[in-house]
Amino acid sequence: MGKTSQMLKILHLSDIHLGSGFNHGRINPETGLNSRLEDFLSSLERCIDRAIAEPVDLVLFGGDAFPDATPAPYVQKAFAAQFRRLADVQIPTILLVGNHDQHSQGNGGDSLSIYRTLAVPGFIVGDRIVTHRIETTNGPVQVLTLPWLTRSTLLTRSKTEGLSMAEVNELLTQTLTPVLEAEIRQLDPEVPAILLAHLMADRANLGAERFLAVGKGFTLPVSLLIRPELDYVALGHVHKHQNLNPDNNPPVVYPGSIERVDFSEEKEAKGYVFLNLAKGQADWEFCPLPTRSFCTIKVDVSEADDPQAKLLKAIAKPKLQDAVVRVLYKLRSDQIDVIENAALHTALKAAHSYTIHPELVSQLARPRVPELGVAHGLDPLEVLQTYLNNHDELKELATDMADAAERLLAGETIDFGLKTSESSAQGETGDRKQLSLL
Ligand SMILES: [Mn+2]
Repeated sequence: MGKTSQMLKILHLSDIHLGSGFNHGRINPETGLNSRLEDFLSSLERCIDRAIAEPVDLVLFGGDAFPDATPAPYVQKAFAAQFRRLADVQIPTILLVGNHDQHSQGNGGDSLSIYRTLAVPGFIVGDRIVTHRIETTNGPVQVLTLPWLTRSTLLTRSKTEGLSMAEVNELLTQTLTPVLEAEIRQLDPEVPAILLAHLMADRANLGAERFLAVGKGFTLPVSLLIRPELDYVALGHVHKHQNLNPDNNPPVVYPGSIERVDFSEEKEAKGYVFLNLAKGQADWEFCPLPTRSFCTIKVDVSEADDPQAKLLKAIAKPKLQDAVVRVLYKLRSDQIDVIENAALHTALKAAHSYTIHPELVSQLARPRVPELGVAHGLDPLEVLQTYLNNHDELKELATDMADAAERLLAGETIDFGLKTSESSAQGETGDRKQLSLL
């Protein structure tokens, strides 16, 4: 428990991504702005409103302000107008640099550095691994900032040349460990300490970020973050809210994004974290924001006698009022003419925006091979043989395919001549890579 030091009130938000998801919005004729920009802004505004109403002693932003490092001026201005409200009432604020904020892998600056350049009072830009000691109205707090790391942040090119992604990841973890250790050791044990980091932790349950940062990501072990010297670990990057350390010693929390960036976040609650902090004590709470709902309608009408009716029925089911809607439906090519698109548009009128995605069921995938009725047992080799017999274009390959299938089913490993670099040197897992399919 904390000594006599006062409780600090802290607001932790992350992954604002202001300017994202415009394809899910429409132009507001009154403002000329995309409605999704307005949605994201209203979420951000609610966060700032809360910070000011309390007022909090500190605001932590976990990174990813915009979709990229060069947002349009009007988007940047809208972001600045909100954060400026914190500066106006002298609430200390740390803006951490996330992967989407960095320009060309960190070598070209970042979208947030302007706040340091302009010396906005009380604002700190977290673009380095360093500990900041902040004197708030209710006492001091230490915040160790760990921005998004790229291979060039900690490693020289010569060190990583020729290494696989996994090996670079390992090397990065090894290099980071003593750097973090050095920072943690010099923390004042009497003062509440926070780690503010933009990273992918290995326990994280991924949301949209998986798609937004394809292949660029490093993963750090969560054990690196669970340290008794820290009272709270404030994360950014993963869009799904979660606490990676349910023991709460310390809490390791992603607040998640403040609005839905895309449909992968359809089912996730969006919000921010409100925290009461003292040395050795962190009481935190996830505060949901009233965001616009997303709704996927998925229906297969390919077997329906009246595909149009079935489709309309599916659309009528959920509450579509003001939601971002997508309709995914399957139909046969010979049903295309019976679908009346005008009626679909009418049925979807209440939605804020919607898209309709018809998908033709593949005739190939429909086993209309008479020999393969349900009465037959499904011996895989027999099925394959029947399939091959019905496909003249595979005649030349048929014998080889049947042969390979038989060997695979017998548990043999087949070398198809695909190159799997030095797999023999990697023992058990390496051998497996020789494509044992089943
Ligand atoms: Mn990120």
